[in-house]
Amino acid sequence: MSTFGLPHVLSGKVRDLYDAGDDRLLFVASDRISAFDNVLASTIPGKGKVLTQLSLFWFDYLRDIVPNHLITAAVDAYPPVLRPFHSELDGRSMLVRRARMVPVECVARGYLSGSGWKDYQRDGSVCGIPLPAGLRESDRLPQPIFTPAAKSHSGHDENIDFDAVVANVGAPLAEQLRELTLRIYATATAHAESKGLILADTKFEFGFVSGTDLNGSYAEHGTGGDGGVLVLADEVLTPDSSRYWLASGYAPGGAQPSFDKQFVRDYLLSIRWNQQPPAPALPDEVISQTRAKYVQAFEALTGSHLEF
Ligand code: Q0Z
Repeated sequence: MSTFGLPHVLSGKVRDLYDAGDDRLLFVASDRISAFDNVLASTIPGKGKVLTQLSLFWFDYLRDIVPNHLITAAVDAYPPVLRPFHSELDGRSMLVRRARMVPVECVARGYLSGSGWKDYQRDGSVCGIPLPAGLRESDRLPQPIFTPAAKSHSGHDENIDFDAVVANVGAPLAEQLRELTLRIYATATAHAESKGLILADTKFEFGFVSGTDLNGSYAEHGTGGDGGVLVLADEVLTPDSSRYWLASGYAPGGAQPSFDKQFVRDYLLSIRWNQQPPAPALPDEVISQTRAKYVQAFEALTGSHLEF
């Protein structure tokens, strides 16, 4: 795997992070796809570009609500040592500010799905928030809730209650994270709904960056203080970090089809893969159907065409 001549910082299942110097990171979204917790043997051509362009759309859409870690996604403005990798980086990468990451996964949920549904069935609550009795899987919640999680070594984040966030980061920051997460979710969900998509839930990561940029635009948003300015980091509101459903097919009372990965899941179930490595490759038809779903999500949300 190319590291673009930079020190590797870390890799997730489908994206990679490199040290670009001067407190900057190069964030690269690959075409890898995961399902049932495994990275599959096939890639989805263009997936990394779609996700990156969606993140960029949302960073801009949310710019008046929260500052973010983006420096630029224009490869021509990257450090000169990266110019030889223009074609590999173009469209699928972001140069971002290195942040001191807040050790809390900030999840907002407007619907009862995934681990939220699991916890509700067991406890009648999610992350310590009591919910009305009688809710069904995928039901809309009376109001969106902040359901933080802690990164766990097992790879699966563990839902925690608000008091645990307070214990980890202090009450003022915990309250700021909850407020910001719910405000961003409300803004994004209204936009998605206007485009025929339900944003069932989403996960944000925040971090602190030092100082302000040259035009000082971060100063007015942040907490001030020595800790720096709180920014939205990572990728945002992509199908990999969020659960999008087609509003037209919404039918609570069971699991909803995944907007992006349903063809993949259906295929993997059809071949009775045991969900243990090695993960299988996908047929060309499943790859092209899935690619089309990512493009559809991008075009629906942004109203613009995607050039590959
Ligand atoms: C992002 C992640 C990835 C694996 C840390 N601006 C930032 N400053 C410091 N750290 C991060 C960021 Cl975005 C950071 N992650 C998530 C990204 C591969 C994991 F590309 N972890």
